[in-house]
Amino acid sequence: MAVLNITPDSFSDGGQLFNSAVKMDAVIDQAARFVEAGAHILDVGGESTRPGADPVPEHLELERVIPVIEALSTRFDCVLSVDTSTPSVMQQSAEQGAHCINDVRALTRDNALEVAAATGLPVCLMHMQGTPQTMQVAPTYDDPVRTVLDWLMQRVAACLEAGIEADQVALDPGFGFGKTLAHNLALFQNLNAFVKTGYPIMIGVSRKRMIGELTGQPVEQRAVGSAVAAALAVQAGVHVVRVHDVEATRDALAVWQGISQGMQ
Ligand code: 7PM
Repeated sequence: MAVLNITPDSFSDGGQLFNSAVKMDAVIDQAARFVEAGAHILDVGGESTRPGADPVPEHLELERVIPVIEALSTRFDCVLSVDTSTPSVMQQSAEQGAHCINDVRALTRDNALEVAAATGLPVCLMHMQGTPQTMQVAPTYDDPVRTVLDWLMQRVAACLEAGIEADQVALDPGFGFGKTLAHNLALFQNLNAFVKTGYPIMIGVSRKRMIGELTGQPVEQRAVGSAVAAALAVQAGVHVVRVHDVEATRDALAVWQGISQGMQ
């Protein structure tokens, strides 16, 4: 899954996309490069969930995301994910051809469960402790693996109750969302506990602080560290890796796949 951030302040590609206004051609070119490089899913988001970031008003998120979903769905036949917590964005994205919903707030906003269920789309539920404004202040857990897993399973129960089918749910431990390096490493070392739930597991560690802390590299130099982490996650049974550096990840996964399968 390739990250397509439609935000002016994104640390990844978004910054280049927004020198003046929404540059649709640049968004489409970036999406084409991701697909060419081997991405299977494009994750379109219009809200920065960066630690400390201000909330994006609903009208701005709609303005950023909906035209992009519409443009991509007519041009590419790859899977289109919408990265949003906002019910109106879920609903209009579904109408414009989105195939799945990726919600870092796990459908906890008012009406999100109902609206997501009504779209009939698959949903990815992510764990976050706190809010983007406060989550990295002093995250604490007795047992991060247990806490995150239990919370996600409660959100699964809420989804089932709202009429979302069990086979339409994926789970994400939410690396970096209200977690210290120690918490992130404990979650990574125990990815099999998430895999054992039987739900598809998605993770996002690409370019995150965790990779910076392990490599000493600034955000623009984290592709190698991120690709190694993606390969290790897939080896642990993770189904979807959300990444910024598609080529580096593709190569890391090709090497993992070759070595793990051997000569056929
Ligand atoms: C600024 C800082 C912009 C951080 C974006 C981010 C995840 C996600 C994000 C994840 C799922 C990033 C984050 N992270 N969705 N959305 N899982 N499911 O690093 O880990 O891309 S936003």
